Amino acid sequence: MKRHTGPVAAALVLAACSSPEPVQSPPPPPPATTTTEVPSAPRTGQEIVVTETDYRISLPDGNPGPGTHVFTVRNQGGDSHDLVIRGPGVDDARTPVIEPGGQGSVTATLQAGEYTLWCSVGNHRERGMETTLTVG
Ligand SMILES: [Cu+2]
Repeated sequence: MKRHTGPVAAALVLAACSSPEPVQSPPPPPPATTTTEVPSAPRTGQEIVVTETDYRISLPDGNPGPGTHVFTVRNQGGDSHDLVIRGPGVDDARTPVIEPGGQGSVTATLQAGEYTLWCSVGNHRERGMETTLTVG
């Protein structure tokens, strides 16, 4: 009997041993320079002064950030007014009815989203005392 040993088996062993070096992955490319929009600084907790006249509600410029805000309402009209706030998480937060020349306040915790503000006295809302406030 003749045993078959020799070159073929040796070649297989060599091939198994010479496994290729692991390919080193190239370093990740530097992050692309994108122009990210910088949001305006949140104004959480700040007073939001609302001016009411006959028959209009004026809000300050800019959007408040989410958080708890105190709305200070100044009635500069000749009629009595109030302010009601409704939106995400706020269910008709309101000031008392404010006499002409008077001031009232209401605290509301706002979330990002849109709120409706109006005056609930008489038909003032229909006469124009309604506005929207965007938060975020
Ligand atoms: Cu009113």
